[in-house]
Amino acid sequence: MKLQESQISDFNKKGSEEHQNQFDFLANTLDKSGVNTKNVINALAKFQVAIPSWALGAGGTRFGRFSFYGEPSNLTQKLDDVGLLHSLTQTAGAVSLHIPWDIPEDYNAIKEQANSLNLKFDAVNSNTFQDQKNAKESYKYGSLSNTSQAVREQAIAHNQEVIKIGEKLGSKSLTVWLADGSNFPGQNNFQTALSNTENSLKAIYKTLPDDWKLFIEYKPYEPNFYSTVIQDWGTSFMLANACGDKAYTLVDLGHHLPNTNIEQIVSTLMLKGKLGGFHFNDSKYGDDDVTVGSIKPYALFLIFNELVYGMQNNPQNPDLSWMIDASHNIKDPLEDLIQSLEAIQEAYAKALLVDQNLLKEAQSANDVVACQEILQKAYRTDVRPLLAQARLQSGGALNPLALYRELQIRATLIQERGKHSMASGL
Ligand code: PSV
Ligand code: MN
Ligand code: MN
Repeated sequence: MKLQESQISDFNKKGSEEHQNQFDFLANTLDKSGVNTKNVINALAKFQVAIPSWALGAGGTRFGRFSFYGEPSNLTQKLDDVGLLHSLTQTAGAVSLHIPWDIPEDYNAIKEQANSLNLKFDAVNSNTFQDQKNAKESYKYGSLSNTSQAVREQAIAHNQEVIKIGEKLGSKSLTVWLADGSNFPGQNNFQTALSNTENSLKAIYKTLPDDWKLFIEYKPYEPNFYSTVIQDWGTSFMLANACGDKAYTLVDLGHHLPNTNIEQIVSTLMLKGKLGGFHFNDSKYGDDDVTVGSIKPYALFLIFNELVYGMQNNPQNPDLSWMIDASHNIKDPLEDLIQSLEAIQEAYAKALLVDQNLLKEAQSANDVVACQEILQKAYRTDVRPLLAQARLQSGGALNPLALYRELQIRATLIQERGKHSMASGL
């Protein structure tokens, strides 16, 4: 299913007057308070978030899976779904593939399709947390950290293969997330596991093309429940430094123990020029992977405040790779992703409204109350008309979720793909 431009413009015409009133009022107020509204809208329009191929189906939990059907069952259909999201929101201009789940059969056809949908290939993800059919070695006891050289070599070779696949598509980065760790005290020698991981990552890094980046994710626990080899940002940072200039830490919002100050981690990494990528989701307890902004929107805003500060003040840090890394249990995945994209843009817009000069002054004067007021003034602004204006300007829908429902997109996908069509590769 592909949306026609007229479907979007007809829908927008209906809401145009109401939107214009709301937008004019907000833009006037903001301009008067010293905000350059035009710049904010341009920044929002430029901000693109990659959709991971694995988020397009209902993932469920280890206890069960309740499908919405009409889910994509191959790479072509996955790209079509991201294309739909991008047409509606104009914010999802990239896709992140997971190998081997998404190996293209016909590279040219996939590239042409992505081109026609205005999609770029963001980071490619390797998978050494599952054993593949007919694999010689098993990752049951780890991959890049394994005590067996043969297993490590297989995992290294897989990552090198993923780079080659990414190169053929025009990707420029590899994301490595390892499930490696131990379930019981004494099971692993921590130092051996870490040294093996460092050496394996260096071997992968050696084959990284010059214009590529290596992103190293961390996560405190799960699937291993006693220790994880790359458990925190410090370990990832250390490994990235050991690999070299093209290696970076990737922050996934769900990969922290409760109440961790993620905004401070972001700030430290950007100061050191080592924040490479970002995975958005939200959580209450652990790596819950629920809709972005659904639980802790203020925390997301504070994180964005540091990201914006870093983007404006840390030229030593490269442009970031943004991706949604969420999973959908009881919501239509496409509706959930639309909500996540909106929450990301909302937090970004609010962070762009923070008066950084005033904040600096208040910080220098140790005016704690003023500091809080400055942040909360931006946070309390209803920025949704700015988001809608940015979408309108780029040819997206004033209200993507409402249009998705009005056009009955899920029902059409079910009709097209079959009544019981479920996502593959999850
Ligand atoms: C692990 O929890 C993770 O967040 C990593 O980013 C993986 O690449 C992704 O999930 C999908 O397996
Ligand atoms: Mn992730
Ligand atoms: Mn995760």
